[in-house]
Amino acid sequence: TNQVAIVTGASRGIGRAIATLLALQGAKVVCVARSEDELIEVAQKTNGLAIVANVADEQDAQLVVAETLSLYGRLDIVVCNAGVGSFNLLENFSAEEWDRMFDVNVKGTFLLCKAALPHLKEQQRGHIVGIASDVSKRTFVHGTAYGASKYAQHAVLDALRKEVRGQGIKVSVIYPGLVDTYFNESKPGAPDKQGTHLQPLDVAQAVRYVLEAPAHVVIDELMLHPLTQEW
Ligand code: NJP
Repeated sequence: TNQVAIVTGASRGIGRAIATLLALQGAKVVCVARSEDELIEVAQKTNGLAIVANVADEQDAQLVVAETLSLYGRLDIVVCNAGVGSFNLLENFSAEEWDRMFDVNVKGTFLLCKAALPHLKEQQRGHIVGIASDVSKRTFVHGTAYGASKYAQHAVLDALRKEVRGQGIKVSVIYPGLVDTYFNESKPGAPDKQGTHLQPLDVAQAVRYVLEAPAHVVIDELMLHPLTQEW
């Protein structure tokens, strides 16, 4: 199709897989992240646009939407995927690390939705897809800060779905378990993650599935895990 999508965190991991799959489906993809070189590479491969931006910055979020509209003249899909995670006991978390997680995972989602909504409302159409986490709905040791940020991101999107009811706008949220990416300073393809983690493409296919729902259907939530994961 000729749909236009913004994908945050498109420089690597899940976001890169989503950008690649949407481009294969014929969408024009606006790739957003901070790492310029990786982002340009993804944008070239997907024949899309790279915008170097920090999702936690309101001006950057506004600029991403404005540039998308000025280049393509439309915006159909907004994927709030950019996220960071680090894990420790509560007493070992710094306040800075707490803020960093909330800035990217929660405020980043809020700011991009805020920037996109006036346009989506005007056209009475559009699909916001959030990449949250299975830990948006359960707690775990070493996960106070990350888990709290993912619960909060879930709450933002869940409430937003209610706010836009009746206005033609869909909000879908994906809740993955473990995924083999660069997350938390890991490296994809490490031997200890073989068979125990989802692949980024698995999450991208979940995104495609919610996007392909018929016009009268919104898939509110989709949770997926590796078969071996205990949670
Ligand atoms: O992680 P990674 P994932 N502004 O590290 C970008 C969730 N999740 O793909 O800015 C803009 O490979 C960063 O780009 P850069 C997770 O919470 C994961 O696994 O260049 N972009 C990179 O492209 C997150 O919401 C697992 O550094 C920013 C991307 O985000 C989403 O999946 C499990 C940014 C991160 O790529 C994608 O994470 C789960 C900023 N300020 C949920 N900060 C899992 N991997 O196990 C970061 O349940 N980015």
